[in-house]
Amino acid sequence: MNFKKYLEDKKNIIDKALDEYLPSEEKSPSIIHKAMRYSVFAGGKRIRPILTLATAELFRRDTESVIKTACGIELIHTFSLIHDDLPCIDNDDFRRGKPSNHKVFGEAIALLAGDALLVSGFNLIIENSEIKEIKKQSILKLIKEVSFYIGTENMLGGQVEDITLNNENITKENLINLYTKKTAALICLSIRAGAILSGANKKQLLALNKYGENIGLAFQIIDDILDIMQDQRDVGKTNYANKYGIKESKIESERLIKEAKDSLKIFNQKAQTLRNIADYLLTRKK
Ligand code: GRG
Repeated sequence: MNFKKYLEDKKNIIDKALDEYLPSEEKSPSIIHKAMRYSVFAGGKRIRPILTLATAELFRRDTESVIKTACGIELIHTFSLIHDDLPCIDNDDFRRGKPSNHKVFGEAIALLAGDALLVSGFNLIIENSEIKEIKKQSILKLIKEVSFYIGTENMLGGQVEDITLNNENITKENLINLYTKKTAALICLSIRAGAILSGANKKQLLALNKYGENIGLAFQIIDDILDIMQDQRDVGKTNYANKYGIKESKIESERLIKEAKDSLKIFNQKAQTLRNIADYLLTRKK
């Protein structure tokens, strides 16, 4: 199957599942369900849940067996974007070219919609235990991992550094450390989730972790490049692309993608989809 079609097919499956899992807009209290759905269906690429499905496929698990976890991770991602845009954090009026959640629903509802998506994300992952071939033990391990990867040592901690680090004196090490936590952690978790639910062994998990960290870092550097090239806006704070320039940022993201693909050697040809996803990240335009 051609890879573009693969991405489209998976995205459609994820969109349909999310629509099924989320409460309808009419369900009371309607405003919160509207706000949750507004951001979940605002045009995200679904890269994290696609990574969960693709990793599970590497272990010959079908989409059905991990779809709830994949969608749970997408809800957690959406929660982080809503909170990130709030006036007290990044104060962004737009997300994916559309008014951000708080611009449409107000700050209080946006905050609560984020909270509700976080809770719903965990709930979906727990519900994944209802699938016959999934070991209950792997769900417990996964819940612990989710808490760790989005907690103060990872995504949340990265966001804290994003707010508190002094822009002018920020070093390359600071930036890479911040990106590893703020962005790469959730991407890495998406891959680990597919592997854990599929019963991956330690060696396989280690290789996939390396792949996840490297594509996660590359993802954020590419995001910085797109911020400058497409929006042509002053992003207001130091990022990799405005500190080291577009050329060096491209070279670094290509190096990271190569390293990510190299870490998949133990899987031979079976990991071709994950290699294709890594390459796609380099060419993405949004
Ligand atoms: C975990 C309690 C807790 C808090 C979270 C707000 C916050 C703390 C973290 C925000 C982290 C953040 C916004 C990182 C940016 C990551 C990033 C590059 C997002 C864009 O991802 P895409 O391009 O988005 O995959 P789409 O639009 O495709 O869904």
